[in-house]
Amino acid sequence: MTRHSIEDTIAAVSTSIGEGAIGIVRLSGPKSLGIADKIFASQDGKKPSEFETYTTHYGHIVGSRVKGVGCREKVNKIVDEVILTVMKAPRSYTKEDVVEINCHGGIEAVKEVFDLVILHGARTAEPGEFTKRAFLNGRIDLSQAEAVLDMIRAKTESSMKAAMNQLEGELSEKINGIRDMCLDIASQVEASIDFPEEELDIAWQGVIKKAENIAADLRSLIETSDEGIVLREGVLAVICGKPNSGKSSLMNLLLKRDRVIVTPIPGTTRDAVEETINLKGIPIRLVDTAGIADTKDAIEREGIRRSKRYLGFADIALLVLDASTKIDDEDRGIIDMIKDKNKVIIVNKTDLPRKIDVNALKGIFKEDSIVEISVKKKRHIEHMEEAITKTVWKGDMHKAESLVVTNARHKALLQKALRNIMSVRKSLKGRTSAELISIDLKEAIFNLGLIVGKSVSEDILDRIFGEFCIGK
Ligand SMILES: Nc1nc2c(ncn2[C@@H]2O[C@H](COP(=O)(O)OP(=O)(O)O)[C@@H](O)[C@H]2O)c(=O)[nH]1
Ligand SMILES: [Mg+2]
Repeated sequence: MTRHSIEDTIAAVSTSIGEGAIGIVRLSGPKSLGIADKIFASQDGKKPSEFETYTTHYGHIVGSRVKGVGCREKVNKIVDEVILTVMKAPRSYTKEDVVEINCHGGIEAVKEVFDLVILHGARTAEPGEFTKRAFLNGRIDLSQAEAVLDMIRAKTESSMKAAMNQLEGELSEKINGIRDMCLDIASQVEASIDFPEEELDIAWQGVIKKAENIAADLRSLIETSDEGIVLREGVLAVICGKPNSGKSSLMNLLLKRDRVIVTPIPGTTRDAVEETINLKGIPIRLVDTAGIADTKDAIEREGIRRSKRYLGFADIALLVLDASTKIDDEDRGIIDMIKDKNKVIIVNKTDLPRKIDVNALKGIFKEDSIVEISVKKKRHIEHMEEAITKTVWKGDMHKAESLVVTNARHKALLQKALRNIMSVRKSLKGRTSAELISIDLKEAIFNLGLIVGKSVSEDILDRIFGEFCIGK
């Protein structure tokens, strides 16, 4: 990636491109107001650089164009009728001068206004560059910047709540607190280098206690991450089973719309179909697959190959069995395929005369993972949903209000810091040299710092902000 200067003035279309009521062109940097002065004609003749910060103004964007072929004379042309907002440094999203131009939606008006600001000296913003500047200029730390992306992507209220807490700095505060405790014991260890033997004993007892407190704090944060990462990334739930057991019907029921084709003909679903649903606050990426069976049809066979591949990635498998038929070799083959997976066994079509032996299933699966439903009669659907959420959470869910670690990057760093602290504790107990203890402590401090963006490398920043959309 080419490295651009933070001194540049950047511009982007911040709304999604396409038909919409309004489109926003956003500018940030030292030339924002100057560029706005050149292209904005307000009704009262005042220039954007003269506007009070956080005020909104009606006017027109005016661009000049050459008048006719072979003619050098320029005429002013109204590009769009807009509302322009000025937010002056340092109280803005990026801590720089920011101008937002609300244009008429649709592709043309927005594109022309954008082209015009580029023509007057702004450059196209990289993905996430506005938020990156907010970080580089010290308005938010790195974990808060990451939360901005999580907010944009949040699929459920609980994911949103977790991202919001992080954006408001709850995680940062906790991490900085733990980091300060590490700094505190580091200075105690440094100071003790010159202590005589007998004083050292007493001093280090206190330090060991502190290291243990830090380790406990780190552990309880790490514990929240199983759930937190699910909130941020969602879980992949793959519906599997033999043809005609009701997989696509179940998918449609959970989606609350007729997304996939349902017919009595086995082999109707040829391809895997993925959609995200919100199941009691959990973002679930639900996949309907082609029924796994022995077939000679080439398209169906490809579908089955994809089903198996999806099953390989699945966080949980939703196995659909047909209550009106006996368990056969096809079922047994799929049961074997998912034996190491988290799973819910869904016995469907219980409205029909039963042939299936549920007691035999209880010999294979945990009883509370088996649910008996009828998609057709909407029977026991709530019970099935509960079984799915229980399998995801493996117990009760934390309150969404409390702090959860949602990001795998943060989790990995917390685990590293915990290992560093455990090594500090061990060295203190074994009375290893203070120099060695200091090295581990410094590493713990470094790893915790990376979460909030202290001494973080450009590569990591590029990776994090590269995931953002343009204009945020
Ligand atoms: N009686 C009954 N029929 C069902 C039920 N669920 C699905 N079906 C029917 O079973 C057939 C196959 O359903 P489909 O969802 O396409 O199965 P898939 O091949 O596993 O995707 C269709 O005719 C559905 O209407 C149910 O709970 N009871
Ligand atoms: Mg189907």
